Amino acid sequence: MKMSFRWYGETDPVKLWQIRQIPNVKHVVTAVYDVPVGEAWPVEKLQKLKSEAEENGMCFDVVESIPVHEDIKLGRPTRDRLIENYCENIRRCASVGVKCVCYNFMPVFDWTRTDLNHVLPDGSTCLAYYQSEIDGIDPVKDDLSLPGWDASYSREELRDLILTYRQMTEEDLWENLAYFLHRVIPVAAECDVNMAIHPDDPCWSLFGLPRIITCEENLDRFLALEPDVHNGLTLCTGSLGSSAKNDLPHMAKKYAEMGRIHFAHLRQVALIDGGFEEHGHLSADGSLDLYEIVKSLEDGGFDGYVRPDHGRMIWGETGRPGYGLYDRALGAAYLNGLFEAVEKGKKHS
Ligand code: DNO
Repeated sequence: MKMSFRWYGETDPVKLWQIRQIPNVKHVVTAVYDVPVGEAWPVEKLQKLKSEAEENGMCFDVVESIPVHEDIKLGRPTRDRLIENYCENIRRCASVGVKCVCYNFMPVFDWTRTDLNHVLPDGSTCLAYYQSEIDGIDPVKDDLSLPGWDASYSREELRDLILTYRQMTEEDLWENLAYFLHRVIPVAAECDVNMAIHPDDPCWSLFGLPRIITCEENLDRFLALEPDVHNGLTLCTGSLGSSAKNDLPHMAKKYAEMGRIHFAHLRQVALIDGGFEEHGHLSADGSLDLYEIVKSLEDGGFDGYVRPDHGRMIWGETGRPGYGLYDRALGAAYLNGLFEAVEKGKKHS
């Protein structure tokens, strides 16, 4: 496995020199954040990310994310130009050495939480999701801002977008995803860039909008849309693990054996009645058995990128929700230990 760490660029309070000091982190996961969704990224901006990573002793070979424009997900006539730009971005990323691109196909809302500062008994804070709060929100009427909500839309635009999606079925979204993949995967294959779709987080429909990257059955269907190995997954344990129906060790082994997991976001999620909280990474701290998941990845022959995922805020740190330095660094250290133990255990058995 290749240990990586997400970095939000120059505006990130976490600095590359700090990331470099986390044991075994050699890969920076980042993106161009200041170009509107759907436009091509200037190569100079990518080259700058590459040199910044290299100046700090790491490499830049994973992009998270190249966002997919809503018109593509909606199947609007403008999609062909936007898909061409998407392909151009893949080519440009490949030209600076990128090997893996993470993206998602969630209508409007990326990851969604209802509480960014849930206080845990030890005084740390974490992200949490309580379904009853979501049920009380009407995104068409209420003026709200949560992480994962694209703040670049005006309230009117957001309203129109949501109303349009509400006319769409899951089958329509599948069709638009297939159309997108059919054009993008051949380009990714030509550039040898692994595309890694991120599961929907949480993995069920929100506000009546369709969501499809949610469970084993749908991941099977997704992978069959384009059988080329470059059409792969980000195994995000927190997103898929938000539903107790998903058997993560089984899915990790199955998709690793198929060579279709290119990126793994490994973190804990503690399922509670009517939602979930994001406790520390350890198996003992939540509902997922991280040891079993790592073992399944290893048994399946996984050798892709790994990153710790959302961390709590600990030791008084403030910063980007879920993306502080300290707890994610603890997560990386823990994951390093699990991988080392599993790998050595296999050799000795
Ligand atoms: C949340 C992240 C997601 C992910 C996107 C990929 O913390 O894992 O926002 O980056 O869904 O496009």
